[in-house]
Amino acid sequence: MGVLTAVRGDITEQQVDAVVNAANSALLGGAGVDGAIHRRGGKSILAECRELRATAYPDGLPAGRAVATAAGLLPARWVIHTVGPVWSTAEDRSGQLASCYRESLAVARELGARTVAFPAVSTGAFGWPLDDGARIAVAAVQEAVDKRDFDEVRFVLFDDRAYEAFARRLG
Ligand code: AR6
Repeated sequence: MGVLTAVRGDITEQQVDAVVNAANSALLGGAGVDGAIHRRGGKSILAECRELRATAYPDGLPAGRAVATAAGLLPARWVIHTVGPVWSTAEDRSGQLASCYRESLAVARELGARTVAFPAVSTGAFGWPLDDGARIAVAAVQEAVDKRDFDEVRFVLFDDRAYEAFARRLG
């Protein structure tokens, strides 16, 4: 059984098998985590994403799904791109957010990744309230880690507020 950890830091610097990208369905980069991963990881990640768009996902990757590329110049071996839901007060999209974590870990498992780092998906540009995002993330990952064979699943939080929200949930 693997351990769940939370650290303050930058997702692009993690020495793990796979880092998860908080992407959008176009898979062609953006700001936040997505921007940092493409900037630090180099052009090969974008080239692979374009290939995925042209072949497997012509209409884009739907929210809640995940797909992997190699990690280019990053210390990790793979980037698992997942698309979080945009926060909505009109509709409960928490199932999609939980699915991002579950699907990313399913992809990690297929790749043979034993250490995986996640950002706080959807809690930046996509507007998900941090405490609720942390609750959903920890519950979804805990369940997957109990069932599967990971050495470590690490939440990497960019600032104190996010770190504290996750650390509280991990108890
Ligand atoms: N390492 C770890 N966490 C980070 C980093 C980093 N380098 N940079 C930001 N964060 P966001 P989303 C935190 O906006 O809400 C993009 O444009 C940030 O403080 O990256 O899922 C995509 O292309 C926040 O807590 O992802 C999409 O269009 C968390 O990571 C859209 O934004 C997630 O913030 C996705 O929005």
